Amino acid sequence: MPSAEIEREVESLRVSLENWNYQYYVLDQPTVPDADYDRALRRLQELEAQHPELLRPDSPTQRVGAQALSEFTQVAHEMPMLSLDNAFDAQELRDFDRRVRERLGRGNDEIEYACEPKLDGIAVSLLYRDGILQRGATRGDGFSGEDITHNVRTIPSIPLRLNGRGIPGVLEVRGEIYMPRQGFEQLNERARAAGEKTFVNPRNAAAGSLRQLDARLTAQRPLQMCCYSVGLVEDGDLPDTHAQVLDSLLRWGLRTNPESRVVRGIASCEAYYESLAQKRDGLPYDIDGIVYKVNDLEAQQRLGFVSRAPRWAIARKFPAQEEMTRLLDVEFQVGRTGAITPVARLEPVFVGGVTVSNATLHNSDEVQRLGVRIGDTVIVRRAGDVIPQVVSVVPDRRPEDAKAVQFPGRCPVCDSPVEREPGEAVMRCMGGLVCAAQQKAAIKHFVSRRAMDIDGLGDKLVEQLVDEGLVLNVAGLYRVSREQLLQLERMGEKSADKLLASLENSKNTTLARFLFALGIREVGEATALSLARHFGSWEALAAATEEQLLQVDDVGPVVADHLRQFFDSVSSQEVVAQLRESGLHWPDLEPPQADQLPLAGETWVVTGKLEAMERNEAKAILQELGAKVAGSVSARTSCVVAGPGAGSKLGKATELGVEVIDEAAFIARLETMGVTL
Ligand code: I6G
Repeated sequence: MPSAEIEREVESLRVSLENWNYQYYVLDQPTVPDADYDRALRRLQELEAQHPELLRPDSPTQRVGAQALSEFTQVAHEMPMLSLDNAFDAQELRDFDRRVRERLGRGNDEIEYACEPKLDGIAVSLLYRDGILQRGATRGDGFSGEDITHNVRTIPSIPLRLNGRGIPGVLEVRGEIYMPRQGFEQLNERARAAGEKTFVNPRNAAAGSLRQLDARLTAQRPLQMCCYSVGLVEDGDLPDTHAQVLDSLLRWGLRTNPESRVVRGIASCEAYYESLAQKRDGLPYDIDGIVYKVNDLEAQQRLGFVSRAPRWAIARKFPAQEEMTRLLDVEFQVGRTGAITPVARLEPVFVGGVTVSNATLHNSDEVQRLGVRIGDTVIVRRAGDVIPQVVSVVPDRRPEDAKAVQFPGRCPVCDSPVEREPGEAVMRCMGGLVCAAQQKAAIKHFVSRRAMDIDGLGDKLVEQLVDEGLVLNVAGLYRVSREQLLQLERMGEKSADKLLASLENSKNTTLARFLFALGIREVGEATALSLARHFGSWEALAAATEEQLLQVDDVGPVVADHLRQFFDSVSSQEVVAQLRESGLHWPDLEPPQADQLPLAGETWVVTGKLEAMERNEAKAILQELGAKVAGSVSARTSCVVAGPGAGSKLGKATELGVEVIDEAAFIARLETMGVTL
């Protein structure tokens, strides 16, 4: 028999773990370091192993079962899971509102609606008895679905037991299980690198993850649950409005959508739609529309149902994120580092709110996996900020004359051999700076605003300079004469003089900019800045051993290897020497003491669109001032810089009481620290 003290410790560990889980996965507000969580979990596992009589199925240690199922069983829903009617335009939404007002006898009154994004996931039902999770089931045909209890138990945002007051004895909660975009991209990236099958979209990835007979596999997938309503309720009462029900669910431990709002009248419903349409690309998950529900539950009862859909709710759809179109051709683009990317030329199609005529096919493995041929009808996906992609082929529509995609054996630009490095999915042109495509891409990068910032040297002019043989590499830029410039088509005296002045101006630079401008593989702006700050001078950096390079923030073995290859290459050394002979210079820096920088110890987040600078530029400046720049907001964030279109990060910061400033305030703050733009 365990002592009362042990029993108390076990219960206290469970309460703490559940609470931390709730803070982290439901409220997105981590409150303890991972190490504390892990320590508590291990202690609980230890105590449960020593005292098996204390083990309970709702213990936080019992999320993942060891045994795989042999098949899924069907379960009948106590109350059918209905579907929603759709509105495809503003008029259809207005018609819905008119029907609601007429049926409720409310004439021109404004109805109160609960609005929330419609997540593109898998609808599920969770059944809690006395607050303990009993069963998870898919929607299926609405009357019966598959029992996926063992899988839903592995999803950290689904509590195994509910907490709080007023929980009905029987509570069936409904919602959507989905995979956030970032997790989906990472999952696919890993699959692509391993030559495995990728998922077409986050929804399929979520469905595939839930259909695993072995819950240990589901547990490895980044799934989330967002609850949107209740079904069966017994032995307890619910509040009077839909929004209050959502509040109760959140209090009891279930995740609801923080974007939900209550609005009055149809004009406000439309404004909500517009504001979410603006935010859509920046949300961390896919949504396919907005759901509007009459907020008053008694009014919902009076409205009732028609066939299988409620009369009190409707989904207003967004433009689809996937569309069908035809693959007209595949072209091969050669990038700055020689990487050859197959690019699909498509019959233009409106998808995800824009017209798309090109999409990436990533690499030859992906082309093979898709089995795509020129002439095929394909599905194109454009969601969020990710570049459009061909995600699948419609085999039934393949024309007889569809052509296989031929990968070039030699570079399509310079005819050098193409190679695939072991362990890499990409093919590369081995021409280096002999390849005009690589020359052009390297020069365009060198002159770009965040690199050497050479005004008056746009992409077209770079192409002309290379095509005319006037410039072969970045060092050649500083040797072009006025006469040579004037020989170029459409080049006037004024433009030539302006360009020469910009080139002259650019010679006075910083080590970080210069390093970034050289376009060394994997050395982005932030890494260049860390390297410059760490070594202080070109000589110290170029002489650094791999071990010394690895001491720099941001630098791992791959980056260190690319850096050493660059410094050891005779042609790179020559280009740098020529640039310095032409007069490029920068002040050497005393490697600063990190803790003396004005933002040392602070963590900043930059979100939304900035006008005066790119987001990367803002990040680089913040790092230069000693701040850490994070991708997500937490209670530890010092400040959030939010531009227009800032999405969930802004909401989260507001929720957590983190300081939020706009771009103007950010620039003013930088000025106080001696940074002028
Ligand atoms: O499929 C759905 C997605 C989102 C829904 C839904 C929802 O609310 C945000 N609400 C209901 C009532 C139904 N389906 C039937």
